[in-house]
Amino acid sequence: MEKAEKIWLNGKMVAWDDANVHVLTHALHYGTSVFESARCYETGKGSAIFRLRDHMQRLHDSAKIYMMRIPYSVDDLCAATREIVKINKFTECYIRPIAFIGYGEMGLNPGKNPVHVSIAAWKWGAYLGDDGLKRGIRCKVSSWRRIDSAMMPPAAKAGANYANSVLAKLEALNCGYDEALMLNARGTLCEGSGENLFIIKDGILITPPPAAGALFGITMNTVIAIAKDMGIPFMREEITREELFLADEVFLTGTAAEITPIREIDGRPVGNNGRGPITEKIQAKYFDIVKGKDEKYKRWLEFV
Ligand code: PY5
Repeated sequence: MEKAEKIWLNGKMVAWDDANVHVLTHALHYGTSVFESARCYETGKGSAIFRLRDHMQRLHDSAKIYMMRIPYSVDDLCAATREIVKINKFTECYIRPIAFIGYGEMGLNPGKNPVHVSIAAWKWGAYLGDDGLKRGIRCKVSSWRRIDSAMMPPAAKAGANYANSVLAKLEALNCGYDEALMLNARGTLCEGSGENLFIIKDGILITPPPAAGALFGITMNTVIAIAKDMGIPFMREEITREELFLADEVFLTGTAAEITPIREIDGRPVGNNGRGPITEKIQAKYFDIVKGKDEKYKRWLEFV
C-alpha cells in the first residue's frame, strides 16, 4: 500500500509510521474491533466523502452490538475524517476508521481496557481491478459458509468476522478465481467476502433479505435507491445456487468494490459473459452520484 503522511489516532494527528499498537492489544488476539470504510471522490466542486455519516453511524451500531463504548460521537468522527483527508492533501482516497479494544487485561472480558479509535486514508484504486469494473470478475462459491448470526453477528462490521472472509477469499484465489461468494448456514446466497450480492433475472433486481445474514451495505442501499429511480423492479429474496447460475446478470457492491460485475461463477458464464446492460446502467449512475454529477443525491456527499 501507498503510505500517506498522517493518521488520526485517538484525537491526534500522528505520523503514518508511528500509528502503532502494543502486541498485547486485546483486538489483536480476540478480534475485538469494529471498523468502517468510506471513499472520497473528486466531484468537480471539491472532494467529497460518500455517505460518511452513514458509515460512522454504522461504526457506532457495530460497537453497540459488541458493547464497546466509542469515546467519539458520529459528528466527531466525521470531522476527524474530513481533517485526515485534508491534511494528507488527498483529492480521492479510501478511508478506514477502526475502533478496537486496547492493551490492559488479557482475559476475554474487555473490562476496563481502553477503546482506541483511528482513521487512516490512502490511495486505493478499484478493489477488484479496473478491468473487473468493465469486464466483470470470476467468482467461486466458497466451501466456507458465512458466519451465522446465531454464532456471531454478521451485521456488526467486526474485525473477527473477517477471519471467515479471509478463508473464503484465499480459497477462491487459490482456485484461480478473483472473489468468493458465500452461502449462509441454510445454503442460500449471502454475500461476497467483502461485498453484497445482487442478481438480475428477467429484468428484476434481487438481493438476499437481511435474514440471509449479509452486512447491511451502504452501497447496497444506494443501489436500491438507484433502481427505484430507474424504475427497475426490486425484491429481497433468498437466492439459491441454481438461481445464481441461471441469473441474467450478477454483480457485487461495496465501498471498496464499488459496483463490480461478475462474468463467471464456478466455470459457468453469467449471461453474456461480461458486464450486463442493467448492471452497466446502475454502475454508471453510481459513479455519477459519488462524483457529484447527480443533483438529486447531493445530500450524500460530505465535502472536505
Ligand atoms: N459485506 C461485507 C462482508 C463487507 O465487508 C462489505 C464492505 C460489504 C458487504 C459492503 O458494504 P458497504 O457497501 O457498506 O461498503 N467491505 C469493506 C469495503 O470497504 C472492506 C472490504 C475489504 O468495501
